[in-house]
Amino acid sequence: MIEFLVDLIQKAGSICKVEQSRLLPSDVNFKGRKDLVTTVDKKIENFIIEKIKTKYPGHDILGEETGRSSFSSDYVWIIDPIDGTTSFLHQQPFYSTSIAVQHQGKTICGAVFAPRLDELFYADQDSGAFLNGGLIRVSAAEALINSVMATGFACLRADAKPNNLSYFNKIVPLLRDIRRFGSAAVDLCYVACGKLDGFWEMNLNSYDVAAGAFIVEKAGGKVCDFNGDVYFPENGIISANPSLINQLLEHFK
Ligand code: 2AM
Ligand code: CA
Repeated sequence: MIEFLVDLIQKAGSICKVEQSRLLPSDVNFKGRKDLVTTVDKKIENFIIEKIKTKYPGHDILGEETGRSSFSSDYVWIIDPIDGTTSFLHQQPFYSTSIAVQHQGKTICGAVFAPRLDELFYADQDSGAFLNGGLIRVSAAEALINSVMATGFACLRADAKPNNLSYFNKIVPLLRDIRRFGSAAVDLCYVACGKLDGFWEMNLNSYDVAAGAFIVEKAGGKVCDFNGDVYFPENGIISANPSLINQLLEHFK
């Protein structure tokens, strides 16, 4: 299954890269005032769904653009065709395709591919996590002051209240620095490979984080909600290496 997934996500990413370079204003639609979708999001999701249906006809599918196909299988494929659509539209490189497979509610494999970065992350239940074929681990940073983290503002795009600004103001001065890449899936994978020491965000959906959260855990990292519990992303999501997770969590209580 992981071989099929890795091959599929690379094909999807290659199409994204070509389509980004020839994107037109007429390709953009608004789901909300700030919430964008392009014709490419839909094209990629349909491409992925068709391939899955051919290979695994009985499996359920949950896609950001098309919703849940059915509730008839123990297996569900969770797809975000373009995570970071704003970056994609603005010709920036920080977007990805994210696909996870769950069996009876538990993730068994996941992949995130950022084609402009040429970074392919994946993991399955029997092995560790990989970036472009090499084994990855979370960072060894032990103090917030030595760490670089990422966050995002999906909450502001959705006009949600409360939003992330109070956490942002509190946490940023405690860190070496902060990044805002715009793809939660990439952020989580960057925690997995140690390029980031931590990440938090609120208002995300399962398709934004399913693959990335699994990849972080397989790389030795921790993922929890804002209460230190397992109800992410509904109750917010926090991820970091095992030394930093409690230090970060402290600021959400
Ligand atoms: P998307 O590009 O697939 O929409 C960046 O902060 C993260 O937030 C991305 O994973 C992005 O996913 C997600 N996001 C952006 N706007 C959002 C909104 N209005 N509601 C929920 N999630 C959003
Ligand atoms: Ca997304």
